[in-house]
Amino acid sequence: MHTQVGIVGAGPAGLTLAMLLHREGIECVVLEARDREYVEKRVRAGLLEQNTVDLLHELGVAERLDREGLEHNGIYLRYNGENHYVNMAGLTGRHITIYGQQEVVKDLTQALLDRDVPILFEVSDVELHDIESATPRITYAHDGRPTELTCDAIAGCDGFHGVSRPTIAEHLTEYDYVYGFGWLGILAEAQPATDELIYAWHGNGFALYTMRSQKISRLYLQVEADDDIANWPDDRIWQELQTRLGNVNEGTIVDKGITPMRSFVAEPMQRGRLFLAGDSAHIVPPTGAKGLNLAVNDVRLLAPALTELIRSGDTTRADGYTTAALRRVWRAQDFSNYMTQMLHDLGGGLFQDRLQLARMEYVARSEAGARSLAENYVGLPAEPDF
Ligand code: RFL
Ligand code: PHB
Repeated sequence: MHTQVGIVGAGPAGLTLAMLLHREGIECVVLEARDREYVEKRVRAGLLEQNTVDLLHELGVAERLDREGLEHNGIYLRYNGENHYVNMAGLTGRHITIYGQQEVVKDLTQALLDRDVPILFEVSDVELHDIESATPRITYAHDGRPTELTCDAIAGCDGFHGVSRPTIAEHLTEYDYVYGFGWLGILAEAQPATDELIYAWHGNGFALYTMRSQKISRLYLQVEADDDIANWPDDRIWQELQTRLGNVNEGTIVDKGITPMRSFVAEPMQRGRLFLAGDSAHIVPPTGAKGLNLAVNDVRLLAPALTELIRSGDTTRADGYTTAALRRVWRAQDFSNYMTQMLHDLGGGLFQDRLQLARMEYVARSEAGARSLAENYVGLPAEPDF
């Protein structure tokens, strides 16, 4: 079998890349380790930057997003028991939209299958070969049959635990920082008691009030990094959310889990004909809501680079991919780290508490302070990357 671009991973990065390439008339095959139902049910991120929403529109996959997505104008920073509004739309003219990652994944998957772009679910034993040649290969098993796919290029969109990055590990520099805490996240059948997201600083630790619809709330609590979900019966979760957030509507919890917090970047994002995109190359703590948006930005840059490489053999854009993508990756790393350090209990005692309060007051009281946070949060405009 041969295809122009072999895409490993059917997450937001892989699926968006497949749509972008299909639009350019470039052939691709998407290989996914999990089954379709699992991928479409995995509860993860929910906040889309304006750039991401715009791209989904351009790709013609935003019909349900337009109907069901919740457009937001800003966020509340909560400290000392009071909410302080940061008017992002007023400060930047740009919006953010709440629409679950798995809904984006469902919409993209359906659009690709409607266009006869192959997505092979439940592949196993994926290995990448000859990536420094002009005909890299992917070997894998599907339906119990070993298969070889030769390609013009391979996109490693297989997330943090995939096979793409380890294949070129010896050529990469890795920057890694693990935080001493995690997020316990729940999805609950409860009407959100707030119009905008609330990022709450509290003596017991950080909490976030977000949502998926008028009927479904999504809430997070800072917990110990190695905490066990068994330590958190529903009653304890609600009690802690009420303490940290003030006023929370309770309901049946339909999903809960603990995610560790990490900042990670692998450089460069290319070796030969293998290109990394999304979580396979970088991870951010979710406080800045950047993970999904960075994945989409990577492939927005990668698609024209691969198109040029395949159509004309011109490698200029492909060679520039790492530099272009990393500019935004490191901006997002810094912003995600800044939000994380400002809002979480870092174990630094009273002096640190006062510094965090001073930072939040600066955002709440200074337009310059608020504008800088807002510009980063809604996402810098997509243009100046290349
Ligand atoms: P994904 O979504 O991880 O998709 C990678 C896909 O590759 C598949 N795969 C393989 N396929 C074939 N062969 C292999 N050997 C493979 N190995 C893996 C996987 O099954 C999967 O389908 O990466 P992508 O596309 O780069 O997208 C990135 C985003 O998913 C990610 O940045 C965010 O979801 C991060 N993240 C969050 N970000 C936020 O902004 N807010 C959040 O609340 C938030 N919550 C989360 C998260 C990430 C989590 N993970 C990764 C543990 C919660 C969780 C639990
Ligand atoms: C979410 O809605 O899941 C969400 C929103 C903002 C974040 C993280 C997660 O910073």
